[in-house]
Amino acid sequence: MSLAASPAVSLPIDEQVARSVRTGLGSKPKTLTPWLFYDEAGSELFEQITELPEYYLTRTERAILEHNASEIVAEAGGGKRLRFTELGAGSAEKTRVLMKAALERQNKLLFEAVDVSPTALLVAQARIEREIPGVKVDLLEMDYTNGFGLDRCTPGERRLVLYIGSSIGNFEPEESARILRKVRKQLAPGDCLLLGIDQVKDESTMLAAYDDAAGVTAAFNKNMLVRLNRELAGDFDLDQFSHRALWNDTMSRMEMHLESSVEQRVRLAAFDWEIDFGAGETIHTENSYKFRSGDAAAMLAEAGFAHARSWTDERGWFEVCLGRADDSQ
Ligand code: AVI
Repeated sequence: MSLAASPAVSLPIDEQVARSVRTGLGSKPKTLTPWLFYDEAGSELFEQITELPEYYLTRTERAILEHNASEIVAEAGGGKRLRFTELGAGSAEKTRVLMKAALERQNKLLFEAVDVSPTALLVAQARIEREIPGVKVDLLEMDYTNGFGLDRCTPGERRLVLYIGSSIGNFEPEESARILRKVRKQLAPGDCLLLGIDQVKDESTMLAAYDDAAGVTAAFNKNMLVRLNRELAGDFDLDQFSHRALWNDTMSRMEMHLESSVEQRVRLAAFDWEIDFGAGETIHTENSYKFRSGDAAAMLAEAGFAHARSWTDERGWFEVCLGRADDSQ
């Protein structure tokens, strides 16, 4: 890192973005935090990723939910009326099948959709309420990773927290353990957590999922630099960085990096900061942890949930696990 002579550009900077970019690009090896992916363009690119032929995660999880929806809600409800709370709900596309299954057992369903950015949800809210009569959608705009305050359920009601889409896989193990414990603290004994996690499989399948032929994942990864150019007056040349996806077997995770193809200096004028890159040097942008049989039950137990049941697809590529809040808290 070196400081440039010319003055900083004055921009309305988001403090959280500024802080995390300074820390990440100032460290060795360089990193950028994955939540920076999700500006408007990045969220749109992620939606496109979920439909790519190589990105098996979304469609595999959706099929598991479709095949097992009635069993999942019956197991979670245990004869009580359910309330759904989805973390990082996005457009809540995959949850619709569970809502319909719940409505076969009860005439109304409250769906609490928790997300830091409710843009996708605002559209989803009207559609869900129109297309699935009986569902009432409450939008809860909060960052669930930093704790959140949920209402207590009414007597006779049980909460089912949905944390699906392998979102937990984007956190470091200590961080995911912390998030799960936070969720548990919000729940009463008997309430449930449905966790969707991606499983370790053959390396070529995982590599293709994070480096698709159409280059959508590459664009998603590079969008971080587009964002830094726009929000921090950067001059990253996108042609001088390449998308890299690799399997880290020791850590059991897919990693995404942005690799500098040449030795270069990049300026972030908002901080009056010049950053040097060596040829081949990378910015580590994301980890996607992949799990093995038994991992989910262990994670749930550590957070105060008894492992109730798991569902998977016939290839064992993805797992959806139900944990029940025990009496330990
Ligand atoms: C959101 N998350 C679960 C995705 C994943 O698979 O880790 C993000 C993503 N990164 C590259 N492709 C998709």
